Order: sequence, then C-alpha cells, then structure tokens
Amino acid sequence: MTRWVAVLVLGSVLSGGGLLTRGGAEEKVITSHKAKDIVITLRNDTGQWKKGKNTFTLEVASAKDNTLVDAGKVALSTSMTMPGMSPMVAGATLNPDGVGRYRGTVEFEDTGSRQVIVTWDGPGGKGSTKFSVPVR
Ligand SMILES: [Cu+2]
Repeated sequence: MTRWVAVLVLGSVLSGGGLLTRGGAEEKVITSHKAKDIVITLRNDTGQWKKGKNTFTLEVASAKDNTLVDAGKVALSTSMTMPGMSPMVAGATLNPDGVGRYRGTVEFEDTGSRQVIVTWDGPGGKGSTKFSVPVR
C-alpha cells in the first residue's frame, strides 16, 4: 500500500517536472517580434544565442490575446553579411511541440549580429518577418 502511494507521488513529480521544462515558460526571451497580427518569440535558457550549437523555443502567438496559434509550416533562417565575403547563412531545424510552439536548433560559426527571417504558412494565413539577433 505505502509502496504504491510512493510510486504514484514519484510519477506525478516526474511528469510535472517534464511539463515545466517542456513548456519553456521559465526560459528567457531572446527576442520578441510583432508582425501584423502575429508575435514571434524566441527563448532559451540564457536569453542569448551563442557561437556554436544552440537550442531554443520558437512561439507563434496572436497579437490580439497572446494565445499560441497554429502557424502550420514554420521556417527560420539566419544570415550575416561580412565585408568582402558571401553572407554566412544558417538555417534552423524546427520540430513542432504543441500548437504554436517549436523546438529549434541552429549552429553559428562565429559571433555577430544575424538577420533572422521567420516564415509561416498555416490555417490562419501565411506571412514572414525579419529582425536581427546578436550571437555572442
Ligand atoms: Cu560571420
């Protein structure tokens, strides 16, 4: 009897912790950008992108009430213009993690400001937005 109770308590603690880390609510905002009726927010554990491999969360929300919306097909690409060189381009890999949320990875060869383009194509419409994010 007591053993079963202990198992149940442990189980709920573990699943609760899983939800907290999955949801990204405690992650810090890297940038948040409004494009017409949509707000794109990038987050990770430090609130910054760094040189090398990065994991992050991308959220697509309604600008009206801030609820996450089904953005369908979402893509994020980055580029950095460097004098006398062709731009350094890096695309992110995005995996859906519930409505309006994607878990992303992206790798940067060096530091410096990136032009970021996010595109979406979902039931609520399609669009794109451009903003810059520093890589430290
Ligand atoms: Cu560069």
